[in-house]
Amino acid sequence: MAKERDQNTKDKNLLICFLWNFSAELKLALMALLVLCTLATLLPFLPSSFSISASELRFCISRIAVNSTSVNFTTVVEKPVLDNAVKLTEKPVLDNGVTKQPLTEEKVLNNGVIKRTFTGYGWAAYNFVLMNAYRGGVNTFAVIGLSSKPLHVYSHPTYRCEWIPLNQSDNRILTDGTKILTDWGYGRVYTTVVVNCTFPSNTVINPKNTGGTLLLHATTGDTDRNITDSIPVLTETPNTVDFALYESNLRRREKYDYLYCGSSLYGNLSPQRIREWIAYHVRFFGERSHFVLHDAGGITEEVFEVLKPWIELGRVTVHDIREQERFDGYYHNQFMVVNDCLHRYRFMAKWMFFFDVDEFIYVPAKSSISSVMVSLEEYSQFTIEQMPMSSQLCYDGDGPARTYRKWGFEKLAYRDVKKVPRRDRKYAVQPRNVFATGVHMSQHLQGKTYHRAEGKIRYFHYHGSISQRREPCRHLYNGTRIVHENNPYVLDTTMRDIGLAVKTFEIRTIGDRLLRTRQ
Ligand SMILES: *[C@@H]1O[C@H](CO)[C@@H](O)[C@H](O)[C@H]1NC(C)=O
Ligand SMILES: *[C@@H]1O[C@H](CO)[C@@H](O)[C@H](O)[C@H]1NC(C)=O
Ligand SMILES: *[C@@H]1O[C@H](CO)[C@@H](O)[C@H](O)[C@H]1NC(C)=O
Ligand SMILES: *[C@@H]1O[C@H](CO)[C@@H](O)[C@H](O)[C@H]1NC(C)=O
Ligand SMILES: *[C@@H]1O[C@H](CO)[C@@H](O)[C@H](O)[C@H]1NC(C)=O
Ligand SMILES: CC(=O)N[C@H]1CO[C@H](CO)[C@@H](O)[C@@H]1O
Repeated sequence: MAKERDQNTKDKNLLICFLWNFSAELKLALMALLVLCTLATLLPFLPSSFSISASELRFCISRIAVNSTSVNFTTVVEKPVLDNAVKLTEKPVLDNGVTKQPLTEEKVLNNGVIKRTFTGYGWAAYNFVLMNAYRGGVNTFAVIGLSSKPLHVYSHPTYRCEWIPLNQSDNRILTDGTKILTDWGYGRVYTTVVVNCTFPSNTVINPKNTGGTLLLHATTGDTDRNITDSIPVLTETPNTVDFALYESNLRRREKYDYLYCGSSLYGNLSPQRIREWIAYHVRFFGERSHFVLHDAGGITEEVFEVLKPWIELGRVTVHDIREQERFDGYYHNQFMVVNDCLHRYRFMAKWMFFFDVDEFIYVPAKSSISSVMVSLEEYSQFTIEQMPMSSQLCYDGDGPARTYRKWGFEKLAYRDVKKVPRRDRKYAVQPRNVFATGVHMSQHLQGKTYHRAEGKIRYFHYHGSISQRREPCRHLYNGTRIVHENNPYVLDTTMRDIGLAVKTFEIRTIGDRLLRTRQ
């Protein structure tokens, strides 16, 4: 949580620094305002043939004055930065859609053929939607965002990265950015783009820790008109970079051993199921773990209530990412969200886990999560096999009354044993070795990936159980092998047997605040 607050103050410092830097431009703008104000005051005394009325003009000025202290102000300030920073390519009449004329008029060629023209207006999808950018080494950065999906499928948008030192007598540095598309073909209007900006290996960016700004130059690949958006994606204020983080021989123990990066949470989630999931995993991963959840509308007030005790203990951080709903991507832009989480917390955790809130990680009773992770240390990534559980069939060994009172993972004890060619996997990574990630595994990393960890670690998957707001048990059984709707199931009490320990852990850790949580 403290980290989050740091980020906030950092952002504020950043803005102040921004304003300070361009105070010359600011003065200019203020001067212009003063002139306008004088004009407005004098206007009533001018001859009445003057076409605009004074009140109109005053109204207009007051709007400027009011807005100049708010969000709009930054855009006023930002522009000079860009003009200084890069020669922005000419955008002829583009900004002013109304007056835009075709580049060439339609005409009849000598052979009688009519030469037609095509003129684009506006933008159907943004060229780049920035979520955030992070430093990943002395000379490397990752920029995470969205971009128009068809643009990436059918055209060749490219990226360049430029470092602009705060001290203008230092040299700017320009490099090609490498785009990583992580969505496995699943994008919609938007796709997720991770731009890896790596400067030449002998350079250190911001070597004296005097600050600067990283610009991303994003082109659409339209050869007819050079449309390049130059986006300030990251600003480092003086003395804020901790270079020791990036030196492998100075490597300190990370703040967390295990960090959970959740993907976008949406829909009508059951508070009780979330309560069970978080209690189970806080106990499972232990003291040196942390959980990052992303709220795309799924963390309603009731769900937040069950997270609150854990947030107060510093075990859980929630990010509100509802604003990304404006940009239509695959499942609430989950690919962008997990990549942001990867880069944001990359140097704070030894291992990162990626799975869902209807999934429960499990290691055999004779081992512990730490012994398993030590044995997998040589791998940058391993995938985790799933145990598919029914989310309707309950084991009724103790009679219905007691069954209904049990937690979901205790009573949903029937495992689906139908043979299927392949089931989805989830995964964990050592984030320092990973450059971009996906939902089921990362394909952009250095080091080895291991796919045979099923003897050591697995996950139980209660598909669909999380977003139903009622008693999950639709059918009660008490056999060890059953067939339901022609599908074979076996009784698997692995999770059921841990139930009591988890409930005890919850009460011991946060008290009985959540006892009256509803399905
Ligand atoms: C900027 O100000 C105008 C009115 O002056 C307003 O319509 C617009 O929404 C503002 N833009 C932002 C980003 O707040
Ligand atoms: C960018 O990619 C290079 C290798 O391709 C890697 O060494 C570097 O760490 C990456 N940067 C980030 C921020 O992920
Ligand atoms: C900017 O850099 C120049 C040359 O490296 C140095 O002489 C000067 O003191 C620096 N200015 C500030 C404000 O740090
Ligand atoms: C676009 O930029 C390139 C390289 O700067 C230049 O060669 C080309 O003429 C430009 N095209 C237009 C239409 O401005
Ligand atoms: C459970 O098993 C007992 C016998 O072992 C049987 O009498 C009882 O009807 C079963 N209950 C259900 C719900 O199937
Ligand atoms: C962004 C912002 O603060 N806009 C304001 C601009 O000024 C008008 C009129 O004073 C307000 O209504 C807007 O909210």
